[in-house]
Amino acid sequence: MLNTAINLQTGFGHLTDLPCIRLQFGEASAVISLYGAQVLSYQPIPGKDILWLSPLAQWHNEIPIRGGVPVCWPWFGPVDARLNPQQQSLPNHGVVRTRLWQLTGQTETEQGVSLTLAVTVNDLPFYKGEVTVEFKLTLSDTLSMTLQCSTSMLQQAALHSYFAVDNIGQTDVASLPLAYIDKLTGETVQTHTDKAQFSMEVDRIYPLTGDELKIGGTQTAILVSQQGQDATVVWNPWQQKSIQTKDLPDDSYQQFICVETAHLQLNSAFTLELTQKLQCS
Ligand code: TA6
Repeated sequence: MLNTAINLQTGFGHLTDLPCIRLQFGEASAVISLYGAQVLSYQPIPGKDILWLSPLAQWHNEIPIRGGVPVCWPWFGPVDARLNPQQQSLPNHGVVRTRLWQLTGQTETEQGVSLTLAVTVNDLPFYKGEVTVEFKLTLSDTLSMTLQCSTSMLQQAALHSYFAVDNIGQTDVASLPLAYIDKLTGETVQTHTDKAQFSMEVDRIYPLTGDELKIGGTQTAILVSQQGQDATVVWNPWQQKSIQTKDLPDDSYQQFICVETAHLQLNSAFTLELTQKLQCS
């Protein structure tokens, strides 16, 4: 009989008062914060976390937690003008990273343990009325995360995962398209390789990414499967931005790479279903 469990717990690591849920499936475990519906930890085997959480992460005073898998919705990065008709001052990456989500469903079977969290918002600057977004999480021999919004509307979304790496200089991400938008310069860049490697700050949008990516150069390769995306974002702040960012230790850029499953188009309204599934090879 497999050991499965879903338990509420208060606190994770140094975030000692954070309301969380811990999932267990055999040897695998995951911890998700109700603040932001943010996965903070995924250990396919005990003691080996494939996600990175900043030791300086905070969660009070509407600060988003730095690390794990932040949920960005309904915009990505600075808010687009189409979603902000009144030009209000609005937070980066949408509003749900700093909301408390509700647990609305849970199941435990021999195939996996699953949770559904939901949050309803009624204060979007571009949409009148209430909208509910759901985040479904299944832990089995993989960790599968799906963000859903069944209201047809203009929206952007990303699962902004921070992956723990042994050494950023030896890390690579494949198989990426041969063209990307460099967010640091605004230019579209053509490359000859489907692999990204890291020796400086990187902030790239890869439109039309395939469904399977691999993070290599780490002790165990991480397979990232994605669905519903129209882009993947790859980000590492490098040293200068780490120093400037309050909740990142100065040299922490060496320990993580963000590989983000995203839906960024804002041309037409649609219903969202965005999945990222993680597995160690
Ligand atoms: O996904 C990359 C990015 O949009 C970067 O431009 C960088 O700002 C990062 O996300 C972190 O954003 P945050 O709001 O969490 O500080």
